[in-house]
Amino acid sequence: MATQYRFSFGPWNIHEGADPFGPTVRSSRSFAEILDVAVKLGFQGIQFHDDDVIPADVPAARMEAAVAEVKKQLDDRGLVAEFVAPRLWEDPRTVDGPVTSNNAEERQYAIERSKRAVDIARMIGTKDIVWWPAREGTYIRECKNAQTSFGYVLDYTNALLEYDREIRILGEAKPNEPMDLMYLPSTGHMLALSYKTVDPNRCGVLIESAHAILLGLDPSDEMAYALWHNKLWSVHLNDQNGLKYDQDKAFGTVDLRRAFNQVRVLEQAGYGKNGEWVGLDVKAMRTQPFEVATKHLSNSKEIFLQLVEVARKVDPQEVQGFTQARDYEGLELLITKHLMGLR
Ligand code: XUL
Ligand code: MN
Repeated sequence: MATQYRFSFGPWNIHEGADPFGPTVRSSRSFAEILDVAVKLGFQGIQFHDDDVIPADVPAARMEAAVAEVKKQLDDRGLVAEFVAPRLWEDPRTVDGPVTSNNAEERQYAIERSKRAVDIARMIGTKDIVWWPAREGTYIRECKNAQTSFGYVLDYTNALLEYDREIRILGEAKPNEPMDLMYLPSTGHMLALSYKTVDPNRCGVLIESAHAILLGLDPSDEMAYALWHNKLWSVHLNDQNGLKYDQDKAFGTVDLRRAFNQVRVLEQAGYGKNGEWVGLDVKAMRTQPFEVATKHLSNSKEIFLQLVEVARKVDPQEVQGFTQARDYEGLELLITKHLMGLR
């Protein structure tokens, strides 16, 4: 089995099934139960938003003790924190995207809240900060100056890099939702920004499969491009039906070949050998009863590991034969047969 891989998910991946059109359909699990699920399903890492660790209103003087309690729950189970992501999209000060807000106080809030997330990250034992620009963009183009906004994003990133000289910032690009149009919609945008910061070596990306698909791009090429820059520092594997709302379906359940190609790219690059995480960002279907509302996690992991086996089984000589003859139809059938279990 593919031992170099270790897996993570976030507490929000086990959820009660509410959507924008209807209420919850399942009862909640406590944080301890979520951690127990992680252990039971063979996950080693937990991804966090800052307020998944401790509520946003815990005063500075009480933070250390509060985070230590959560860390103990991880330690007791042999789990570790993969990253902390500042949740910059729920507070009233984040309504217009705090990083690129026209309001200086709101921009300052984004920086202060994120510095606090850095402190939480260090206390819980990770140096990785994920920044998903949730509301950084606009519903109408005329309400912000885009060039000014990009400058604000750079100021924000530099402020965090300077605040703690050991952290890394992983930008997680997404083209839309909740915003009509988001700034920095693609991996390429995130990478270009990274080179303008005060420390490009500490700026990389987390690529979510569905976010690339929402852009009409192939996630495996996005991953390969980031790998080529030595900046693919995490992934959010999942799947997605077309250019619709963000679905966070279990990995490989919509387009198995597209999933195979992500696995193939990661496998060929030796992803995971330096501790990179195979992170999931998946949601259970709303129809799923409580008792079986964790299968989206176990299934995603199983499909990933099976695809690793498939990728390892494909004979490079045979591939080379087809590519040299430029018989791509032949190569296509070979791969398809592998995916159908016929090879
Ligand atoms: C949003 C999304 C987030 C980030 C973490 O689409 O994927 O959950 O992964 O903030
Ligand atoms: Mn994600």
